[in-house]
Amino acid sequence: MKRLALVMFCLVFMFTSCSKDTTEEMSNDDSEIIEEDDTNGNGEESSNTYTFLANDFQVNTYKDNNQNYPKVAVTPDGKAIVVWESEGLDGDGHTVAAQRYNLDGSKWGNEFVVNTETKSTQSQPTVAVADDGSHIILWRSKDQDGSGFGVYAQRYNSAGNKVGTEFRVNEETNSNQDLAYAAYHSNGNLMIIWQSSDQDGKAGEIYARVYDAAFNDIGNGEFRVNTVINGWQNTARIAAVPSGFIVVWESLNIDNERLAIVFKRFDSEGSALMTMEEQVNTREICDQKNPDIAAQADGSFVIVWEHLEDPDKCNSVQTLVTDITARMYNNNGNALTDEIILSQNSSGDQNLGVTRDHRGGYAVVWQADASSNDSSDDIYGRRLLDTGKFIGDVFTVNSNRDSYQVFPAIAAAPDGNLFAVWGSWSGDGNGTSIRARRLKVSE
Ligand SMILES: [Ca+2]
Ligand SMILES: [Ca+2]
Ligand SMILES: [Ca+2]
Repeated sequence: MKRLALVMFCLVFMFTSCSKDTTEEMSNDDSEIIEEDDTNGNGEESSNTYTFLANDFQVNTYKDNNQNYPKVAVTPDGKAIVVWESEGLDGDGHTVAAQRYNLDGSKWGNEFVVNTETKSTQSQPTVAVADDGSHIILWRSKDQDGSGFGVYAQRYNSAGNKVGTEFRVNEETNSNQDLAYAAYHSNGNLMIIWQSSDQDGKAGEIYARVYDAAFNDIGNGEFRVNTVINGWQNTARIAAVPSGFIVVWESLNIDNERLAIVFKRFDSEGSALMTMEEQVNTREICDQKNPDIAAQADGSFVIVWEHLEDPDKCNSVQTLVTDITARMYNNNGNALTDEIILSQNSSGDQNLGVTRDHRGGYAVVWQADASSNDSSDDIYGRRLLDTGKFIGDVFTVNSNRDSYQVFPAIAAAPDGNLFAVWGSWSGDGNGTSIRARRLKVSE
């Protein structure tokens, strides 16, 4: 069974190294660029970072076929909203499923199907919450807009009830629109971003749309986020800050070699605060990709990404170095640190995620084959403070170490509780499942 799972995993993720005989120990002497500091700046011991509240547990109720690619957001009163892809739940292919949890970890209602249109594939779900607890779930739906994938969304109020019906976000429908994310500003404005293929005759662009608190479209509908359109722009994420929104993405041909990480700031109505996107990575060799972003209440923020390089001029599928890399910025978008290496592995894509932990820090999670005890990926995490001077130890998030744990995401409540989710090859006895673990900032 485990062997079958490995084979299937490798078939699905062709670019992930499936040779597991070169396993390395997780490196703990990580930061080559910034020296690790044993204190948090106040002379306190740094060993305490996060405390687990319990072992990990299964999220999905519907277990047939595969459940994977979870995302999570947490409301101001600590309710976690988990979304994922579930095969077959709506009777026709992939389905967007969701389960909400109360602050104490008990279920808030039952698992439910998010998408109203069930025909064909609904996948890539993400979720964002507003300060009042209302939330939006976004996904891509195949053939619903008449051409490839389109971005669809459903709003909910703080009681968890639908607000309006599901709606299409993208105006341009030709070809694929997908990879949607959203963030709410404290004034209630909502900015949704997605990737559009072939729009403006280019390979891939980041598009956005902004709505006010009454859900009126601000401005003139969708607009392009990226200034540089040469090559492709991909894999965008968004965070809300007091000045508006910050969007980060991977962009081809902006640095001297292949992919780079860039960001651009917008005000709360979607007007760009920068003429050009700004490059984040200082190491330009090979690929910098899969960024994520999280911000503190004061508007300072961190961007985390994967740095991939190999000795074969970046052309080898067998990537030998994959760094989980972070860089911190103040609320004006000026860099506070150089690159910080949080983890160095050889696992290929590591599917990271980051959240602020509401105690002045950030929790970063990623997927890696970094244990000498087995040959399958686990979920790892690390805490850093927003000065970049404190970096906690790497810890393993999943308590169930059997088989593959993949695609982690994490979100935090104002009380310092965190909710981590991921896809798992162990658990529900029928394909992949969704697992979660609750933890909190150590006092
Ligand atoms: Ca479906
Ligand atoms: Ca489309
Ligand atoms: Ca590069």
